[in-house]
Amino acid sequence: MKKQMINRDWIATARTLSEALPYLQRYTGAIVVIKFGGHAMGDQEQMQSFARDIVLMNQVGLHPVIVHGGGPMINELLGKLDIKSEFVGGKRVTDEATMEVVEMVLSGLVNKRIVQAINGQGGRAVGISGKDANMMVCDPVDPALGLVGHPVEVTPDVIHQMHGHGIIPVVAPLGAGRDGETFNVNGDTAAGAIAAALKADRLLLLTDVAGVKDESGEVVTQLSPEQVKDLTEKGVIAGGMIPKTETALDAISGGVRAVVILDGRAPNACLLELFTDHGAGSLIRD
Ligand code: X2W
Repeated sequence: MKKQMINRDWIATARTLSEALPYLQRYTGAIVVIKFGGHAMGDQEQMQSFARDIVLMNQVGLHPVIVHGGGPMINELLGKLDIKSEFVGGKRVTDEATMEVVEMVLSGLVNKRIVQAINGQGGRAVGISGKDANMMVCDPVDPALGLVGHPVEVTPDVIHQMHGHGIIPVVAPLGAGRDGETFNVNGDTAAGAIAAALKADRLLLLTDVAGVKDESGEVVTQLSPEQVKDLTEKGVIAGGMIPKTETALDAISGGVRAVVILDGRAPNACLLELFTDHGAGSLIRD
């Protein structure tokens, strides 16, 4: 006769699953946009773990949309090609030669890596950019930045159609110009604009810091847009966090229900945020 000892870990696993029920119920059919930044991608193992979380979300009835970055990977290829690159106000000055590299890396390399990782975990991902189906139409931000675009019109019906067929959309942050140009769009900006157009339930900004910190250096688990503005005026929110919190505020005023800034390198960060009592990172909502 085979005897089974009940292991404490199994009990904890079962409890976690049980704890997830109200969250699973709450999020059925919810649209969750996930910004997967180049700095959050890490190694192959982290990519696989991220992909697994996305497939799980899709499996339990959420509609995930991945909008990715890839800044460090663009830097690497520009370096190999000996093309100099500089950032002004967090945006890459983009001439035509740089734009070609940006498109190659984002649409060709990074997008397909994520698609393959999701498909490798049993999902069905399809990679597009904001140019496909003319989804994200942009105007230039500033002549000094060259081909950097700001989304002015986002038509996300292609995303709804993909979701309707059980497909997980993976979007590279490139935009179409009105005169046939290709625009380089900051990944956070693109994710915020797409989330707003979809009136998403959640926008998760995965990055390489734990969240928004207060005066004492502690991560704040929940804050309102007013508190974000206050911490920014006091200089507590500064540097690389500013584009993230600005994206969050724009997304909320554009109709996204809540935005979470969290460390994408932490194991199962998305699941922890969506399906447990603990949450992860900093949640910003009205
Ligand atoms: C970004 C697009 C990629 C991106 C760039 O060229 O690096 C602009 O700066 P991360 O990994 O999210 O930083 N575009 C205009 O945003 O990547």
